[in-house]
Amino acid sequence: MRILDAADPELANAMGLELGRQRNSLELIASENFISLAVMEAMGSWLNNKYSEGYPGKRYYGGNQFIDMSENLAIERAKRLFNAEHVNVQPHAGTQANMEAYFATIKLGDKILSIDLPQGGHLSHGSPVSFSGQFYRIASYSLDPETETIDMDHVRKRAEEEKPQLLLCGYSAYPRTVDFKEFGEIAKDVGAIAMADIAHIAGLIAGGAHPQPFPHMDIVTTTTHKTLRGPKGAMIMCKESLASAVDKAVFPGMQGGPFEQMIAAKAVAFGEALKPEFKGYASQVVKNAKALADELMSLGYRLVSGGTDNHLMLVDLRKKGITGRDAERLLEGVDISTNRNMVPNDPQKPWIASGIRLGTPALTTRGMRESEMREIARLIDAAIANRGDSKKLAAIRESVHGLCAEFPLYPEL
Ligand code: DSN
Repeated sequence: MRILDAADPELANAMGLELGRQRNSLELIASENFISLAVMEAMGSWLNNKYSEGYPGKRYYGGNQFIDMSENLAIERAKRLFNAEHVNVQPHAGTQANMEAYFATIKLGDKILSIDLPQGGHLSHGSPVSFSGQFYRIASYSLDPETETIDMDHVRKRAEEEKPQLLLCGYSAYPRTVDFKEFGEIAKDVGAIAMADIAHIAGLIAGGAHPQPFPHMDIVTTTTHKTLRGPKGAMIMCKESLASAVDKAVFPGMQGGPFEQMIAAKAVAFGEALKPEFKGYASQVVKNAKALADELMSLGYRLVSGGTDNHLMLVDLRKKGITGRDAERLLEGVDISTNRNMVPNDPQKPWIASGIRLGTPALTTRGMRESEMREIARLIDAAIANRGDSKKLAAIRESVHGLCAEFPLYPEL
């Protein structure tokens, strides 16, 4: 920051304020995390300067011999983490990776069977406001209305009825374990491509805290910055038989020059995830989520599906008389960072929503454990219960800052 302080004080000021916000708030957004300084260094490097259209050993520009070394490291490490036969580390973001995966495997107008956004899916899985809902025909499976979990008999029935060309599993707000084996068998039985979007749980999979999608899936996409704790970006993994189609869909199909500084940062993050300590991290994320969920339920909160098996939970706030939007704003006011989220069959529109989504990847990176999670549940409850009392809210904010100070973030910066 010292160089930027002098070169562009205005921008450096905004960045400094954001660092302060991250240090002094409790980050519970399930898709966020804190990257290591090594990942950060690779991202902010001279690798940014190079054009490298193509793939290692086959580039359309000269001077890529060292860039090839870096991209190959990312590919080889990702293969080891996920037992993947082929990996493309060039997708810029999760939605692009999904678009490229569809382009590689199905034709425009083909049918995708996936879960709806309000039930825990993602915009790029078929929402009418996304390219996915406009370029493809979309059919959906839904959560079981009683258990609020995915019932594989229902998925099989829907797959047999709809006969999709692609069956998609993968969620942005589903707190339970995904049965990749059963999804893979259903896809095979109806002649569909089996695809998983593991963006949320990639780090849990890499750390052994969730089952692997391969060999059950044909193609798997993920972002690299959520539980996997890498730079903002994505990748596509697939069976060897799809390798050439995937590579062509990414470049030249959908993208031009790869972001080699981000690919290097992916390599660093994958190297970190291959270390034994990462297993401890992944299992602690899950233990922390369970502790937070249990304490919230004991305080009278209803959790969708009655709890969590992974890093996130969906809190249905209707019983507490506050909407998701208002709870998100209230908690932001005491420096607890969350996001509003629809719950299954939500009567509210997405902008308001009846719930909030909470996740533990970022606070686990900060070193927090189960006792801090229980304390945070009590702070959330106290804020919601005392939402009209500015004195009490100020005291809660002080407690949040006290907790943050015990777990310093980026003390080296
Ligand atoms: N924004 C991501 C999330 O919060 O889950 C999904 O794209």
